[in-house]
Amino acid sequence: MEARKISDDIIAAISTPIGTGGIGIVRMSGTGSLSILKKIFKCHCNDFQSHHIYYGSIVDETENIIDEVLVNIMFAPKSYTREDVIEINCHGGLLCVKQILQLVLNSGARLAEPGEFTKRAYLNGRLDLLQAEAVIDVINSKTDLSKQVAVNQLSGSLSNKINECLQIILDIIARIEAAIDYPDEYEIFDASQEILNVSEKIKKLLDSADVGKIIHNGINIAIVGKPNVGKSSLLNNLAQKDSAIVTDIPGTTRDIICEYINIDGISAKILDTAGIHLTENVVENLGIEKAKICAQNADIILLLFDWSREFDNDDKNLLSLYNSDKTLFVANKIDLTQKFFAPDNFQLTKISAKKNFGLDDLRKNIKKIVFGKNIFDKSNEIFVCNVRHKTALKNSYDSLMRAIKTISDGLPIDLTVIDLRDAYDFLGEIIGQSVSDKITDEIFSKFCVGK
Ligand SMILES: Nc1nc2c(ncn2[C@@H]2O[C@H](COP(=O)(O)OP(=O)(O)OP(=O)(O)O)[C@@H](O)[C@H]2O)c(=O)[nH]1
Ligand SMILES: [Mg+2]
Repeated sequence: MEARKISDDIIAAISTPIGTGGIGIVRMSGTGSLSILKKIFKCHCNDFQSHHIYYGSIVDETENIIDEVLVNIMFAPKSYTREDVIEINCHGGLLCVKQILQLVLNSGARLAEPGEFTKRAYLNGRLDLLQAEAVIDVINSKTDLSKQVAVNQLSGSLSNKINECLQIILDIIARIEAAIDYPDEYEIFDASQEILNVSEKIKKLLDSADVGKIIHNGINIAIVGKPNVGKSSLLNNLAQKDSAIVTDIPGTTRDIICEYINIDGISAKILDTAGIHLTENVVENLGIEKAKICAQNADIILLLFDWSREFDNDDKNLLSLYNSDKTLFVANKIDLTQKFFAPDNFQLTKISAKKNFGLDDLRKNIKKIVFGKNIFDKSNEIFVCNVRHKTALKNSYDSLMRAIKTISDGLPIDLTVIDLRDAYDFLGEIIGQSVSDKITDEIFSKFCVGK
């Protein structure tokens, strides 16, 4: 692996969202940041100390005051990037931050690339790659649970597990090599058993990946059913707002209507669809096509029936279309007299979207389908949420299985070392120990500018 190049120039960017706000921050990182600040900052002191805040004004070349500011100074290595970092806190508003950034750039800094501050933190060893990826997850998380998982990852909980496994594999390799070089001096140890032990630790992490993916990406839930069963009413109830038009006229909804909700820490995108039935109406049919595609792509289908109407051919068709293990069968309008009698062999969740009955049961049953046989323990702080990590863990696990097979096949023990080295390298990819610059660049390109 070629040595990573850490740039020695000064980078700068606006680190707060573009728009109007109380405060805007322009951030710089790199050796010499202070000399840039000195060119544009007027205050009543000559000596700047690390981790102090200074009050003064930013001025342009002609000493015109651009804004009144507070400046945070953090000298290397005690900063986010481990370089000299300066943050200029000015008044929020597009012009102030833009003008100050321009002055900083005119004075010798260059515009930071997306994620470049975090990339420098990684290249300077403050964060490993896994933790750097957690930064973006913390920023993007939509529920308390996904944020908590990302914060745990940022604080190193998953990295510690990976490092522990790396150390064990390295130790096994060292002991096998010693046994090869000095067969008399090393007691024979049970390499297979030790490889199996570490593979079980990796398997446990792999097993958390299905739930981790749900926590990280959330789920799509499509509400389908024949016209007028209360699909839009259900969407509005779940989202707690009047997003979709509700009328007693069948065929009200044509386009897909989407809302985001939080089901006990899981972010869910709820999609209300056109009522599916046989019709000659061209516009309705276009909506029905959209509804079918939406149902196909959803993680969960809520198939809605009307408790106050008899089970008819439309319901029957929908049952045959969507009778799968990702479907939850729901009877709506249970506040009205029952006329709906479903075929025996399927379970109904009974609700009234209008009167707000049974919605907790519905959320509970959605969770049951989402997690299926996966054991979901929220208190488990470690979940593998990222496909890159899952792939590397799987590759590492497979290499360990190959190593065990090499031993059980009675092949020379040094062949096992090759598999173990592969297992080590795959695992190392996760924390950035053995990963190409291309992958690193790809990861940081997903960040926003200024982070
Ligand atoms: N009594 C009662 N009426 C309901 C309930 N849910 C919905 N409705 C009524 O049923 C009618 C249809 O509701 P919608 O939510 O528009 O039904 P929909 O399935 O979206 O209908 P389309 O968009 O036409 O397919 C409206 O008059 C609602 O007020 C319920 O739980 N109980
Ligand atoms: Mg509707």
